[in-house]
Amino acid sequence: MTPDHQTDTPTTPEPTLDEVLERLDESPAAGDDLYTRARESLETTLADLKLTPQEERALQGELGELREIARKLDDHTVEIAAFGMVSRGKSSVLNALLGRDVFRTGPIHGTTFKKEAEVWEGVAPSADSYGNARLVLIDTPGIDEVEGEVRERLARDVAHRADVILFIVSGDMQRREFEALAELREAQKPILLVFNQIDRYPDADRQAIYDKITNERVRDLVRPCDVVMTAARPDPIRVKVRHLDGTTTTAWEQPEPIIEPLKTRILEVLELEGKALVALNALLQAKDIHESIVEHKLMIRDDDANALIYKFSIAKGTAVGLNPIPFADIAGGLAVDIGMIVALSKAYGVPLTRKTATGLVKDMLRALGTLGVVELATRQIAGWVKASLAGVTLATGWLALPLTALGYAAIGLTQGTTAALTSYVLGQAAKIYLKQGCQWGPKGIKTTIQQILLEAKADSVVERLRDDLKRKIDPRERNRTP
Ligand SMILES: Nc1nc2c(ncn2[C@@H]2O[C@H](COP(=O)(O)OP(=O)(O)O)[C@@H](O)[C@H]2O)c(=O)[nH]1
Ligand SMILES: [Mg+2]
Repeated sequence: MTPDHQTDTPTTPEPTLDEVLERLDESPAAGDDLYTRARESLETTLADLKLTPQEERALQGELGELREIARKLDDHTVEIAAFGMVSRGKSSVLNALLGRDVFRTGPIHGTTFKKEAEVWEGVAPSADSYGNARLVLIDTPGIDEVEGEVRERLARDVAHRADVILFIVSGDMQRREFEALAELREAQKPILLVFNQIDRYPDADRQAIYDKITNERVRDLVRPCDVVMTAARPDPIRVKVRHLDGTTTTAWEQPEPIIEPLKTRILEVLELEGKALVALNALLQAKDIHESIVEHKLMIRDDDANALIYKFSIAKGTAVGLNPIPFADIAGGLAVDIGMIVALSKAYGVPLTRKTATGLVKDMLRALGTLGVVELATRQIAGWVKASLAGVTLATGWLALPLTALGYAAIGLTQGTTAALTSYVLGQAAKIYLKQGCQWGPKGIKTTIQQILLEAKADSVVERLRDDLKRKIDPRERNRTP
């Protein structure tokens, strides 16, 4: 193939993440640029949420996380988290890196109960790209140390937040460790597999385990250059002490930890991927949190919307049920529905004009088809009955009034319930339409409405509406004193 052909290629393939990162690292400015963009993007994300004070209160947790990421970007924090099963030496490895005992360690199960963090001072990657980084070491409970659900949340949280993960093992890996490692890998972060406690193995065994670790299934998950051997807190060894008088005694000596290889590899990773990595990481995290905020926000709005729909449904049902004049209730009922849709559209932040809302109500009523017809028909018939009952009242004078009131109530309740149900269905359908950005989506208007009707039946919405209406319409219920 000639170079000409190559330049003629119509499409260039999407660059891989590695390629993007490589390009970013070509000049320090590129990393800075991504950094700035990440920071700006976070700023816009926060500003664009346009939350009501009530939503702000409900979303405090997620908003806090977003602000935390922004802060993390501002002070160039890189989080390095230790992860693994209990007693592999997670806390000890972090202490050895720090050069002092900060995290609690111990032979008994469960010395680390929650996530703990400590700034790793006095170390900085030599490259300009990450010279001013603030490194933070994070300790976690063992993945087998806390209960299932908590553990999963913790693992997700750590995998989510950390910029570099240190997965600590201390010999042959168990199935659970493979699984956890594979899960963490999904997060696409640099993972260093730390084979700790090597002082416990004779050289030959140590090498055999190392070979096994770098050869087996782990190969797909961690590159051999990211497997590091350490002895964070070697067992004390017996040493012979020769005294001046020529006698010898034995004593226990605490050997120096072997931690340099890990320290070197961490700094290499940071120099290599540095700023771009942290910025991308921040963006990915922010994206996830943003998605969960939007979802949560919709849920809050959903509750508000449901309350609104119910209120309008009952209002319309009551108006229709109590209305003694035939036919007038149809137009009146429609006005209530249109008002409801306008109110809903405001709640979802996509305000519709009255005209658009009217069109929407018409479309939905048409799609409602049979049920719409049913409502209109029963209302017409019932309206007739009401009119004739009113006639009876006029003809027989006030003595007939109790009977008439009873008749009104019974018929009014059926009518009112049907009208309320129609409003309910219209409201729920409009909610879906508004949530989907003012479109009916692949399901279409008919299927959407059918589904709502089915769900309304399953949730016994009709019974609920009727019970609530009864209290408002039926004079016996209204006058009943508790
Ligand atoms: N021999 C030896 N023991 C270690 C080493 N690292 C940790 N330990 C011991 O293993 C036990 C558990 O360590 P810890 O750091 O609390 O493990 P964690 O539960 O993973 O945080 C402690 O008694 C440590 O002293 C090591 O490199 N060599
Ligand atoms: Mg620990």
